[in-house]
Amino acid sequence: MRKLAAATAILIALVTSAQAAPVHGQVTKIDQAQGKITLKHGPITNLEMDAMTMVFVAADPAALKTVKVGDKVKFEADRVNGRLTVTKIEKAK
Ligand SMILES: [Cu+2]
Repeated sequence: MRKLAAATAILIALVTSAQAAPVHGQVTKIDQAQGKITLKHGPITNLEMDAMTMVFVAADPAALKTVKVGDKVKFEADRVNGRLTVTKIEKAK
């Protein structure tokens, strides 16, 4: 019962969160040359996306040098010119 209450609280927090809320994920691949990163991510509310593994374009390719494959990360994603783009990424503490 306590678990259910906690899950409900998390769900409410997710649903009511603002746009481009930080998403937790893990880096599975980095393509520095193409400026792309593959992330196994949790739900992304502002993109109405469930958890999955997928490729994103990096808004700033230099940001891809701050993380490596296997890293747990916190990132923000948005649709930029029709492409799913990581606008912010950092190693999760
Ligand atoms: Cu996705």
